[in-house]
Amino acid sequence: MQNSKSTESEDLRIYQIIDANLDRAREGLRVLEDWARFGLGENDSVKRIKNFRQILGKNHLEIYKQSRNFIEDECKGLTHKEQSKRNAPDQIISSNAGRVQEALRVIEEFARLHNHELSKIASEIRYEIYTLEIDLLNLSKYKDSGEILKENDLYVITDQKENLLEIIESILIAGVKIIQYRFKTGTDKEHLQEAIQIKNICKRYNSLFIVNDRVDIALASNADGVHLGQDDLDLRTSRKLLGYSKLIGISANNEIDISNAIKYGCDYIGIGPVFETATKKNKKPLGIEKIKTLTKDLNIPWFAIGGIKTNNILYLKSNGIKKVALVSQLMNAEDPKGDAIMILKELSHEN
Ligand code: TZP
Ligand code: MG
Repeated sequence: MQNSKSTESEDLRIYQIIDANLDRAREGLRVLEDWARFGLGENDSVKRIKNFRQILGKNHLEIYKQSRNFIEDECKGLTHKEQSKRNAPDQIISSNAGRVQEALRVIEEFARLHNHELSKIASEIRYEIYTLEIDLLNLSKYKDSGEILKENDLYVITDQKENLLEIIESILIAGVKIIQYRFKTGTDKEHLQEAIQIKNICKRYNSLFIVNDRVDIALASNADGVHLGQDDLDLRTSRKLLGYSKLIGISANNEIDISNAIKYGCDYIGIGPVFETATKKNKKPLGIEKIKTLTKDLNIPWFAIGGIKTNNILYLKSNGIKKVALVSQLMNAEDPKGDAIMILKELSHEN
C-alpha cells in the first residue's frame, strides 16, 4: 500500500503531466488558429479553435501549474529532427493537429481518476480536432486551387481519345495547369478508372484536375473540382455534397445563369461558345461583344470557350478576353505539347 507521501508525489507527477499537456494542446491550437486566421481568413474555424483554447485555459488549474515547480523535467527542450523539416502549411497543420490530439489523449487518460470533467472535455475536443484537421487541410487546398485558377489563363478540356493519357502528359509538360476531364460515353467504372489515372498525372505536375458533369466521380477520384453545366446537378446541392473541399465551375451563357452561379458561390465560370464549334454543334455562338457585356462586372475567374484556336487567341486578347478554355485545338493536335507552348506564350504576352 502507498503511504501518503508517495501518493502526494504521484499526484504531483500526474498534475505535471496534465500541466505539460494542457500547454501543448493550447500551443498547438494557437498554431492552428493563426493559420485559420491569417493563412485562410476562415472566421468560423478561428472561432471554433479559440473556443477549444478557452475551455482548456479555464481548466488549466493552479494545482497543475504549481506542479512544475516540484519535479525537474530532464527531457525539456528535446527536439526531433522531423520538426525542422516542417515548412509547408499543410505539414504544419497536420503536425500541430497531431500534437493537440496526442496531448488531449494524455490528459484524458491521466485526468480520468481525479478530474473526470477534464478527462471528458479532453476526449470531446480530441474528436473535434480530427474533423477540424481535415477541414483546415481541405480549406488550404481549396484556397491553393483558387490561386491556380486565378493565375493561369489556359484551361484545357479533354475529349475521348485512345492516347488521352499521353496527350495530357505532353500538355502538362508544356506547362498547362488546369485540366478538365470530360467524358461522354462509357461505363461509370471506366470513367472513374480513367479519372484516377489522370488525377495522378495532374498531381505529378501540380496541376488542377477537374471532373466534368459528375460530382460523384469528382469525389471518388479525389479531383480538385467539378465543372457543371446548366442541366447537371445544381450548384447548391453540389456545394452541400462537396463543401469547400473542391472548386465548382459553372457553364453559363446568359445574365441569369451567370448571376445565379455567383449568388450560389461558384469558383469560376466558363462562358461560351464564343465562336462556332464542332465540339458543341447545337450551340449558337455568343460572339465577342456579347461575351464582353456578360463579363463586364464579373470579379471571379472566367474562361471564354468555344472555337478557340491558336489563330484567334490574339484577337480575343485584344478584346480584353484573357482566359480561355479549349477542347479540340489540343485534343486533335498533331503536336499537343508544341501547340500548348504556343498558346501559353500568346496568352502571356502583354498587349
Ligand atoms: N462549352 C461551350 S463550347 C464547348 C463547351 C464544352 C466546346 C468547346 O470546344 P472547342 O473544341 O474548344 O471549340
Ligand atoms: Mg455538363
